[in-house]
Amino acid sequence: MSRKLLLKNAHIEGIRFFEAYRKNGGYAAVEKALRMTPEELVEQVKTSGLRGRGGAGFPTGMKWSFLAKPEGVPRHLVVNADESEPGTFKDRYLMEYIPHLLIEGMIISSFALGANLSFIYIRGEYSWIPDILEQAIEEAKANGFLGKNILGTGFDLEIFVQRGAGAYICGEETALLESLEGKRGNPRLKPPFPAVKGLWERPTVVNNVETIAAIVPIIELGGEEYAKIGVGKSTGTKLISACGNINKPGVYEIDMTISVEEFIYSDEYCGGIPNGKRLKACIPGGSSVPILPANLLLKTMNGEPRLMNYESLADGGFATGTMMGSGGFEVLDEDQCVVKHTMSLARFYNHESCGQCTPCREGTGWMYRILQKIENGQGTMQDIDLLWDIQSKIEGNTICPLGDAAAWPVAAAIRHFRDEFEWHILNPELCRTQNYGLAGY
Ligand code: L3W
Ligand code: SF4
Repeated sequence: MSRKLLLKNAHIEGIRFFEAYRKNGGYAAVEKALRMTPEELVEQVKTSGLRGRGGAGFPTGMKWSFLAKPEGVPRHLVVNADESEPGTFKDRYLMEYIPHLLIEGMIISSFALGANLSFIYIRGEYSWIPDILEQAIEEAKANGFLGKNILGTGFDLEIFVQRGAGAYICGEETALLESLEGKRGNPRLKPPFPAVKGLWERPTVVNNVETIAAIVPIIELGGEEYAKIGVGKSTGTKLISACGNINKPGVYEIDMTISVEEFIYSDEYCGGIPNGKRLKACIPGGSSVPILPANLLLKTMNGEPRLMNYESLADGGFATGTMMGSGGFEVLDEDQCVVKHTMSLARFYNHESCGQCTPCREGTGWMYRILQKIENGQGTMQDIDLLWDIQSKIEGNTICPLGDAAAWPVAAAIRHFRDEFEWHILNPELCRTQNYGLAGY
């Protein structure tokens, strides 16, 4: 059984409220952290090996140590709660059921970073969660953990919750900052990174909800102990939101040593595939990461079981591997049509493109229309090559990663399921009346 650090108290009645949270050890990490120096805290986070849980996996301690500290300029912590990646709903779970864990992590992190004004930017569609967060903030304040002179240490902190307005792109950190400043959420060119020029051009750390929540067990256990959990550069635990053709969709905390096979088939996690169907493919890290067919998903290139962690999921690069991404784990059974699925993702990215870069603005639309043509049985073999050509011209040629995120799923679908695209073209009548999954797999 995986060790639980973030969800260990999730089942306790009333844990959403301060009283139960505190009674079960809550805010002890703040008390410990405020007795340490900010530099010591950053060192603990570096030692823990924690990597950003939003998708990129960038080392958190390194990001914190990049934070510029010009004299007299305020610094900020911004929590990215704009969880909009299709298949990803782990941050929602944390905020909805254990909001104090995030607030506690934010107090420690803000102290470590020297921030007195911190923000949670939450996706607009999570319309019921800001009230939960605001209540947790009020409770923490009423108990001396927020506001002026926290626990008599002289440290002041205010936290504000800002709702987004339904744009996926505002989960990209610089678009989020633009939106927080009251502007249209257009991504900025990096560098400068937010750590140097962020909110209102001030040094800003933007971290995912789960990343900041993980600061609490890191301080409780110490960075060294935290680093012992997991394997290699995949330390600690990771929340996975599992969905698709599985018996037990939900949010699971894993310790990154378990295999993909165990995660899909064990009763502790997904509980297998309904109706005894075969596993066809999986998108293990949110819609932006490459899809992998079952044979590559379960084993790495040297035949070892593929594990649920950053390195193992990426084994072999994109030719034979994928990414941990945000931990949005989507399983496709034998009845699913990869062309249809890819078309649906292409429509999403086309709709969510902010339109600043030509390859993304135009390319996502072209990819969607070509995929639609193939899915509707009107495609030609040249369309597959055209699709490949378009995705290759988007990747790496845009301001923000949305372009890459739109290109990778298309590239992976063609790379691993070309026969399925060809079937659609060779069987136009059939594919108008049934899924490839039902007909061709
Ligand atoms: C200072 C440097 N800071 C890098 C910081 C940078 C950022 C972090 C990672 O995209 C991915 C994307 C999606 N000085 C720095 C530095 N940083 N060098 O490190 O940066 P980066 O550019 O690698 O990634 P990103 O722009 O943060 C995120 C993928 O995640 N993704 C998306 C998931 C979406 C959600 C959601 O809806 N919640 O999670 C899933 O895989 O494709 O590749 O903070 O500033 N020299
Ligand atoms: Fe906007 Fe797409 Fe360019 Fe990102 S890649 S800045 S979403 S047009």
